[in-house]
Amino acid sequence: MRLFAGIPIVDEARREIVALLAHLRERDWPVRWVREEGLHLTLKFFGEVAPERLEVIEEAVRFAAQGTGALALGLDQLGAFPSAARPRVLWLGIAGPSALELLQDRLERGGEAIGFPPEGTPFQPHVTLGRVREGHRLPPRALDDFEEQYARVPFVGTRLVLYESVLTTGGPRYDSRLTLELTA
Ligand code: 2AM
Repeated sequence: MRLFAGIPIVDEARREIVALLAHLRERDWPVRWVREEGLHLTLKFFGEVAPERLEVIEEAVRFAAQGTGALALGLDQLGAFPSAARPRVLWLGIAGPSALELLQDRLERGGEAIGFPPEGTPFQPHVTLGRVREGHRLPPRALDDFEEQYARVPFVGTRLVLYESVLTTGGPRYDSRLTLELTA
């Protein structure tokens, strides 16, 4: 099973992203856009794991989340991996307090302790919007036109979810395997 931990994006922030996705789709770019149901901010990607490991991963996620309260987050700027000049993964940045980085770091270290290597790249909190199809490209800075097309909605991250990514013909579907309330 393929697992990752993240914060679901709900309510008004989610609606804003759904509206932005509708604008982006109008461009007919060669992009696979994400499903609207599963919008989330990934904090730790565990990858493909044997189902027997689920329990120890749940334990590590619970431990990492201990002491974390609700997080004041906000929609931020658009961006792309590997860079805005060479967009392949299109995303919307998420602004957050240092407690968000702390939680991400605790998940990385908790994961490392049970055999999952850390990412090795700096944490760039984001919600993936779409991925450019193999063999295609977008013009450099393609997202610049869209910076004015959405509001920087503030929102509260109240849950940390361990998701299972289930591959379907319509793209991955994210099922929650564990939901923790951030209530410290
Ligand atoms: P992304 O948001 O940057 O695309 C499920 O695939 C989630 O895990 C996605 O949100 C994805 O990040 C994240 N993820 C992180 N590292 C990944 C990797 N190496 N392969 C696939 N997904 C990864």
